[in-house]
Amino acid sequence: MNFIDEAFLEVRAGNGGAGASSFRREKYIPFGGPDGGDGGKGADVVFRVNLNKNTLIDFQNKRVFIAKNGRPGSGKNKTGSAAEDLVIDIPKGTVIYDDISGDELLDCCDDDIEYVLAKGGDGGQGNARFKSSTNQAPRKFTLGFEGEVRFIRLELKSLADVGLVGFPNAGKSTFLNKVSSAKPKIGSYPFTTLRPHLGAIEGSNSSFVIADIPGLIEGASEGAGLGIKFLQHISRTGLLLIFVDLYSTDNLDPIEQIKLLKNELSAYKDDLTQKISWIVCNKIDLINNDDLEIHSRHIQEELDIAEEDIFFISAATGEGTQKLLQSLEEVISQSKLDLT
Ligand SMILES: Nc1nc2c(ncn2[C@@H]2O[C@H](COP(=O)(O)OP(=O)(O)OP(=O)(O)O)[C@@H](O)[C@H]2O)c(=O)[nH]1
Ligand SMILES: [Mg+2]
Repeated sequence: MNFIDEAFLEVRAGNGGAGASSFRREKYIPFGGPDGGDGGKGADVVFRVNLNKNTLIDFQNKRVFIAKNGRPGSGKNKTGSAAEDLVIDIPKGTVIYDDISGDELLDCCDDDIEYVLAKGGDGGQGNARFKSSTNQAPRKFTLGFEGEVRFIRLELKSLADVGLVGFPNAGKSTFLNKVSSAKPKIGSYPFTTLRPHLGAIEGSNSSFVIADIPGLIEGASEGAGLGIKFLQHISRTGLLLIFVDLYSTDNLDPIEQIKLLKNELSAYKDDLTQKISWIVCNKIDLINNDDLEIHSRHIQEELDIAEEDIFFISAATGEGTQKLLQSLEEVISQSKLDLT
């Protein structure tokens, strides 16, 4: 299935129904008073998180959403009925922006909430409301109010605790396959992963979510490779794992890889280098042990990265992955505690 993480919509809430102008006409009541009821409220446009959805593909073909108008009022003081809200289902983590001002309007992360985006207009007043001591037979009534109209941009920003970044072929998807039930495709060619994949990890005391995204290359922020737009899916994570390929076919040493990756991360609009990041050196099964020491020392000395923030693993054999997952579980549960 295609993965779409941005959409542009026009949404129109319903107009309120008009108030009625009417007079009582009953046998034996020669001068019946005004009895025009109010109009009903127009429908709101409401967004709701649907946990079965994980892409914005529904909005590729349908871009305009028009909610129903309220019914007009009628005689005998009958209020017109309000229109039923128009509910639009979206995936969890969809952020809604005003496409004209660019302002963020709603961040839809909770599946228990109905997110009202455009309010329907109130109904107009019937002539019964205008009766006064000086005017016993008003004909006046008001029309309903117009519903809000909005031009919006939806952006899906996945919800994950940890994001994986690295050059293509570094082994990000192999790692997620190994440690979670998510099954992103693995390939010995670059750009195997074309869309984000989320994998849940069951730790010993708590669980957390890791997001695997496409590979980054030098110049991605200027559009090289798959660009950097997909970084939106790790923009909410608390921690990044920077994957280093110890067996890089491009002969890029770990220091160069980390520098280039951080460069691209800093070009993203929220400067992702502000996040906590750990270095994960992958493919240790292909390297002899003495070299690991040397790599570790270089990374510490040249990039000023603490030893405990550097991990050596083999995503293929699983070596080192348990220690990494345990450390992740610890910091994530700690930061969740700090937030409460
Ligand atoms: N020997 C060895 N090979 C690995 C290891 N991890 C990944 N590979 C291989 O490296 C290649 C790339 O792995 P992927 O997991 O697809 O890499 P990726 O980082 O997800 O790549 P993109 O999706 O293209 O960004 C595959 O052929 C894997 O089998 C490892 O720890 N050891
Ligand atoms: Mg991949």
